[in-house]
Amino acid sequence: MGLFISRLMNLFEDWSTCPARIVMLGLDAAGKTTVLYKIKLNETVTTIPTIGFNVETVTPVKGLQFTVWDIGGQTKIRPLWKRYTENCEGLIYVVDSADRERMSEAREELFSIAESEEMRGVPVCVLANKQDLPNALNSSKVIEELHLQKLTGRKWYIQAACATSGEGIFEGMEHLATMVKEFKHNNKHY
Ligand SMILES: Nc1nc2c(ncn2[C@@H]2O[C@H](COP(=O)(O)OP(=O)(O)O)[C@@H](O)[C@H]2O)c(=O)[nH]1
Ligand SMILES: [Mg+2]
Repeated sequence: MGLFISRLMNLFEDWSTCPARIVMLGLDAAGKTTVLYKIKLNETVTTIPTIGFNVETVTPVKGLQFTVWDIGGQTKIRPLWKRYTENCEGLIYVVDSADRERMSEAREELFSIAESEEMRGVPVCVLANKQDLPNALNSSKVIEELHLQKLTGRKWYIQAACATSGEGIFEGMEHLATMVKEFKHNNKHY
């Protein structure tokens, strides 16, 4: 794990010249909090209790902020998400690859958020998580189930991952970093 942390530190250092706000979403139990703890380095995870939903944040290095909450159901609280999605520059979408029954729900939620006005063009990194589980769908199956080919007007990338062991997390972050930098370069709105 020491090597993992130092690789992550190097990657995040690289980000310090390029401040970014990243939102990490997915259905409950997809593995978001586990991913957050893997990337938090020395920072503590802060939970901001909000009416209707809990938001977790972590700032692994100055300028880089991850904001996390569970997506799914409750259309009433959606307007509250806006303050976090409005100026975000990258989306990490975590999927439980073994939860075949909720793939369509995961897909609907992904499209509803990704296609919202304030998320236009924002790059998406899908983490096909829980690859260690015997019945997990592989990345190409997850692409199919989530209809990722229909996620147009932006860059997206899928990364097979196992958040509990950390496998794939660094690679996912690396691809996200590349896409976010490109997005920011093309949208000099900051
Ligand atoms: N087998 C396995 N379990 C995982 C993995 N990632 C997360 N989990 C477990 O899935 C459950 C939900 O994870 P959590 O991070 O709380 O999900 P969240 O609701 O999206 O924040 C926990 O029991 C985790 O330990 C993984 O890659 N493999
Ligand atoms: Mg959680």
